Amino acid sequence: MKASSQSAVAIAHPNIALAKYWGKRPYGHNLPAVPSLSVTLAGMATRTKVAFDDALAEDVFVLNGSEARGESLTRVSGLLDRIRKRTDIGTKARVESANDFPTASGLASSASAFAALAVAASAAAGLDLDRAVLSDLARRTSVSAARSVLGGFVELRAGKEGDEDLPATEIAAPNHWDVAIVVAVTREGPKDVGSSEGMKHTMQTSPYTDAWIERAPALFERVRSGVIDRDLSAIGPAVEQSALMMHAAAIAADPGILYFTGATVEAINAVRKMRKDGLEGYLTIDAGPHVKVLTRGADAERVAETMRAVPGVLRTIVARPGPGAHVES
Ligand code: 2P0
Repeated sequence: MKASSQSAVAIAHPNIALAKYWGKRPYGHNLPAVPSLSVTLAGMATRTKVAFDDALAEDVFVLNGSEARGESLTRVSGLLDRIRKRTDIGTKARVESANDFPTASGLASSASAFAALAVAASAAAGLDLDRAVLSDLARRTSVSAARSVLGGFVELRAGKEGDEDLPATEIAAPNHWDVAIVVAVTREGPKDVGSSEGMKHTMQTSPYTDAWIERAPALFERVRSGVIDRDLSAIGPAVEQSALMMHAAAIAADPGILYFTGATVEAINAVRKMRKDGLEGYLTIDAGPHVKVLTRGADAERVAETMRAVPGVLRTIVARPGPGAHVES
């Protein structure tokens, strides 16, 4: 295949896990130790262009207008290498990626970034890969990115010994259930301990690691049934426990990893008070201080208003289920 000027653009959206992934298997290639279930979000996107170019001596990665090197370039090149291996393309690529949502918004940009990269790079290489192969390609670079390849409600099973391929699958389309995720942003500012590093440290040093790995699958199954049945009251307690158990394992590491700020705790208490007052919503928290509330679509604005009144909450973002990654037409 001639690769002088092959390019493609892809769009992908962030996702929020309702049943959390935290920890990798000690074997295999980037296999998650627990199953996870997420909702892909509309309204926010990563747009990535990949151009294979004979004139390049090395891969180039431009993120939000600035050239990136080091670990992020290594991860991008690793995914490109896997695409190159499937073709006879030996040329390097220029990758330009931009997010239309702020990096400190509490929405993981690596999930949408690597999902968009997998889709754009394979299209630029002239490959017509199905969703499962694209999801597996993204998963090898970042586990949560496997889920952003798919739209709506998405599951990713835990890896097991001998697994080669492990793609995420869509369990329900975006319009299956009218829910919203209200993000209560509690800090604009520097990044926390990165997820890959934080989960590795948790797995290696937390006395709660075994309990987390043992209990996470049952929580995942409860979340999965609740999504299929569109039952907010059934899913909610499992969503909250999944997030808090993940954080409890991280907090118990040596030294402990605490992603919460004071505003995070205020927001947790506010969600619980809100429920007592009759407005139903359940919280989840990722590797950062922001609190995200799962609620009915019709209640989203009232929940956002409630969260904005919490001391330390700076602003809110309301997101709804959205599509998987796709080539820009
Ligand atoms: C999740 N997180 O399920 C969990 C909950 C953060 C907290 O997946 O090492 O960037 O690239 O596989 O996918 C973020 O971790 O980690 C994440 P790697 P990733 O959404």
